[in-house]
Amino acid sequence: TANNSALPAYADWKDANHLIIHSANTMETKRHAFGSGIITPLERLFVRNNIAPPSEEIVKDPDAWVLEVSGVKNPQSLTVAELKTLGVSTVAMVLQCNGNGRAYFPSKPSGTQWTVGAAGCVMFTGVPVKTLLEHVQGMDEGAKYMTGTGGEPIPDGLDPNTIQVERSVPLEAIEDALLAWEINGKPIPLAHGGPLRLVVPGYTGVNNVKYIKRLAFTAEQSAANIQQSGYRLAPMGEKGAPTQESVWTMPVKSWITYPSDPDEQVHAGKIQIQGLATGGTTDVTKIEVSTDGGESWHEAEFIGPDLGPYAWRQFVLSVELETGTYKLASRATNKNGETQPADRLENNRGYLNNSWVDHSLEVVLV
Ligand code: MSS
Repeated sequence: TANNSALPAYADWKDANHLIIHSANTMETKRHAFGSGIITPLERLFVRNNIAPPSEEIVKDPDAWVLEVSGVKNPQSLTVAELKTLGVSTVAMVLQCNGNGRAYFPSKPSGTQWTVGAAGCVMFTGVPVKTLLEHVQGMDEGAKYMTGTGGEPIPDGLDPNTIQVERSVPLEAIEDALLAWEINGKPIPLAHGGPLRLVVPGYTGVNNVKYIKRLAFTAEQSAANIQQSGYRLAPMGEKGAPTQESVWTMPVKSWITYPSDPDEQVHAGKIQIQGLATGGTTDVTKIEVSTDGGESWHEAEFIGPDLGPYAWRQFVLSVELETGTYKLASRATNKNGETQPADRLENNRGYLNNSWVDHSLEVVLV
């Protein structure tokens, strides 16, 4: 039976059996719970909040939510109802936390010890940021970043920069970005950023600002800590600083999802090894699977629909294996010719782990 009492109230509709609940603000999909589908069901989709989410009240009348648009020729505030009249588009995309795979860093960086499940492939529907920009007659001269501000209330007397979730992304990110009100065909629930969320396909989780209340086109990056020192590729042992690279785009990555359930006995013989692969910012074009920890590789087959460059693809390798212990690994290559590396990129906070070695797993066939 489901142990939903372990879930916080704002996410109590989630399927606790298929999640690893790290805390009230962090829960991830179990490796085997991705199943064989391409779209991650909302009940199993990971949740990550840097601070407590706003009140559930804000999703009761989503159309009334107000977005302030600034740093444009014609600054204005628009309700979600008004945004819906401007345009609509849908994108299938991987939503993945920067820290996904952190648990595999031997240095044990601080932060949630995510394994593979701080990721999902979802469909967002909303108005393209480009369309909104036309409506407001373009951005200001000299703008270099798109900055989104989260709608969490900031306690009185606190300097907003200390906790405000406000992220800036480079202007090229505008191309496919949406202001979304729907996820997987439903109004976005509070846990995933409803009533309105900025989604930036190809960019890591934190750049997809939930309950967005302000979208600004700015000459500088946000002054919030989460932008200035948080989410930076800091060298080992060093604190985050504005001089270091910000974590923006996602790298090529894959992992095996079947067999991976520790409670399932898998029998020797014919087996369909399955997994998920993403190209990061572009299509994933090749996937290889190894059953001997990377000694030898076999090209696996992509299955299911291709939902575009930002979605992941399901893959399968059909094999016949004898009883014994196997080390399963997968290695993806994207359209730019980038292949998932053996080694992780060492960094102090354990971001962007796409090492195929780290994501390999041992299975015993009986
Ligand atoms: N937004 C806001 N507003 N707040 C918060 O906290 N977080 C981040 C994003 N956004 C936040 C936001 C993060 S960090 C992440 S991952 C994401 O979100 C998640 O999502 P979901 O829906 O899954 O929960 Mo890491 O990079």
